[in-house]
Amino acid sequence: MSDQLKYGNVSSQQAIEMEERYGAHNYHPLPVVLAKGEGVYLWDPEGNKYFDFLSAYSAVNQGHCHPKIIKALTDQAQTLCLTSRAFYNNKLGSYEKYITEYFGYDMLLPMNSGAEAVETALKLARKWGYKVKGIAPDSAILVFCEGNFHGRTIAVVSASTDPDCYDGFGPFVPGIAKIPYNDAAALSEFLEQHGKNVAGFIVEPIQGEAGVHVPDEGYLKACYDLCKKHNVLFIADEVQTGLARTGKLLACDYENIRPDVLVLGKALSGGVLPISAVLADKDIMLTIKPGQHGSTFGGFPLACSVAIAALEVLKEENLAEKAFTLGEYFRNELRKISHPMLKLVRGKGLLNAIVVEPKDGVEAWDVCLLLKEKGLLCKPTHRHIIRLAPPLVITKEQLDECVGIIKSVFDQL
Ligand code: IF1
Repeated sequence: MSDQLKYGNVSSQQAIEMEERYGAHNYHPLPVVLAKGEGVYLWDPEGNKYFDFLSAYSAVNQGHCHPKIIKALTDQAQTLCLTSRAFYNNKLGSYEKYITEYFGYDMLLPMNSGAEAVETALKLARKWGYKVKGIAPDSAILVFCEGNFHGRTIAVVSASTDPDCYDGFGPFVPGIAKIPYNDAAALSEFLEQHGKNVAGFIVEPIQGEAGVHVPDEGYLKACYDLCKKHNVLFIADEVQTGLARTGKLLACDYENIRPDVLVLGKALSGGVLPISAVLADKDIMLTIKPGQHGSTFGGFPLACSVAIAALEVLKEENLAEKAFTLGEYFRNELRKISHPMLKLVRGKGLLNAIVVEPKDGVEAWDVCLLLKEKGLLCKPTHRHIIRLAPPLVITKEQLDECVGIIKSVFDQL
């Protein structure tokens, strides 16, 4: 570990001290400071190099500072950044055409963060519920899954079952129901009883934050069919699972279902800007009239140019196919590591996690600290689960090197 500065003019120690003093303490980061990123690699100010195995929670599928995406950013940034939607601009229509044809939907409603896109999808479902389905005013129900994570806004945390997400943020938004995840019978039962008032069912195809919980084969299709039967919108939150991360363009593609409302975010910008999207067909999207929803930056020219480049990279570099193949290989290699603390390996594509059984006071956090020392960055979720999600541009050789690092840490424990 060197301590001479190589990147920037703030040392790791200084950066940590300033965040401690001047920043809200709404995170507990691993003790590492990042100053430069390129592809699968990150460097700290002192020049120490790391493999990124978090990918900013799947926002950097295309790798850090992808040259094509950065070029789109810098070219547009020197031309026109923001106009607001008070006027037209020459980029939004082209982006809307590109992304709706890319995913096969009639229309796009562009937003910024994932939470904003989820909120937009929920508002769209309620509006559709009243205007099209005919639900009585203010009686619409939105169904969520236990263990969900859809963002940090008040409506979304109203649906959370994680005390860290909702405790102290009440009173909560009404009209929200929670049913067990990976349990189509629970949805069927709820819709048999309350279906006429249900506007939408929102689900993550894989629950990322909960610890990469992959539901049973057929679960999503069963829920989709139940939503069709009860005239309920099937809303897929693919903010984390979408955009090639799980080995398909969308995780819903594994079950050949087409969500009524598709929510995207994170890697839609390749980790360069907050860009999110809600995709739906006309009968749903046009229930929101001019002036009834919006955002200052939603769909701004800079985002349009960056998002097109980010989506092009996914296809040009076959990142879904790579994630599928390398993901299978990665899980097989991890399962060869036999260690009493390494309990379980699960995931799809390059969205994976290991469950670490604490032993002699050593737990997942300590494993992450040891991995950091050996040049691999990842972080526990829900204390005992370590998410392992590198950028999808990782090569097999790099993956083998990382498996070696992970194995060496468990050998050392
Ligand atoms: C944090 C993890 C958490 C998401 C899904 C919507 C959003 C997210 C499926 C909201 C965001 C981020 C948020 C970040 C950590 C990370 C995360 F699941 F990815 F690990 F928290 F659970 N739907 N997930 O995963 O998107 O508003 O953040 O753009 O809040 O700590 P956002």
